[in-house]
Amino acid sequence: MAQVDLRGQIALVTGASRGLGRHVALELARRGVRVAVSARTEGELERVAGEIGDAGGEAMAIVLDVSRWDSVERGVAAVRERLGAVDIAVNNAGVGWYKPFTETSIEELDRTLDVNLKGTIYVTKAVLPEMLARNSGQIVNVASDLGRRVIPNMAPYVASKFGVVGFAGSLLREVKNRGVKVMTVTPGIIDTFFGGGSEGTKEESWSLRPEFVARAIVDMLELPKHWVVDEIAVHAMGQDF
Ligand code: NJP
Repeated sequence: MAQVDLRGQIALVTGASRGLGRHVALELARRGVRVAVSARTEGELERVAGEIGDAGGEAMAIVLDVSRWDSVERGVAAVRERLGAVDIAVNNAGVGWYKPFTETSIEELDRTLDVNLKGTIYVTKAVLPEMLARNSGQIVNVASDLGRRVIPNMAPYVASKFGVVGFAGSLLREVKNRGVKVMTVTPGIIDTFFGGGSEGTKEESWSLRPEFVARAIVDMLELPKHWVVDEIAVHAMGQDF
């Protein structure tokens, strides 16, 4: 059973300026993928693209706000123009606030749903037609363990991630007979900048190192063409929910 050779393929990674997305982009580039790294902050994206270039890989920085359809459409068109049609999309951009629902502002609520759920759907909407036309493509959605189970004080985030899991599951069943895979990752706590923290500060016993989660994601992409791992759930052994 031959694994897929990713060399020369073109990937778009959202939320690639830092955290898990940056590690996914680095890992893809290490395996020969040409990567469009996207997020809202140009300087950080240029730094990640430079890091990939310095390591011998190929990357381009694309400023793209996943919560705005016009921005997604423009960003995907720019990738197509400079690198070619997207073979792999990693919907990773995400935000979240840990606070009681009554203290959550409308702005926080909108951003949570717009970035996590609508952003995933928008990017998928922009890349899928060309994948279907070629009968080939892979979409990975970074959801959360909170897309499968619930905790208090993160209700909008939980709603957004349950939405992502449902969206991905439904779409996979719609497109899998046309050569396109839609996969989901539901990780536990990862040592990133999420929620205002910084990378390298969380205990290994209860958090995941982002480079290993990135490796698991890219391993999914290398599976034989007629296999699909619908979902992977991964947690640090010490996480208690
Ligand atoms: O977070 P962080 P992670 N349009 O804050 C970008 C999920 N997850 O790496 O736009 C486009 O280090 C932002 O860039 P910028 C989580 O829900 C995490 O942990 O310049 N991009 C940055 O690159 C998320 O889906 C944990 O601000 C936007 C990136 O998103 C994924 O993992 C646990 C954007 C966020 O980097 C990666 O998050 C879990 C927009 N509108 C699931 N807004 C965890 N860390 O514990 C933000 O279960 N970004």
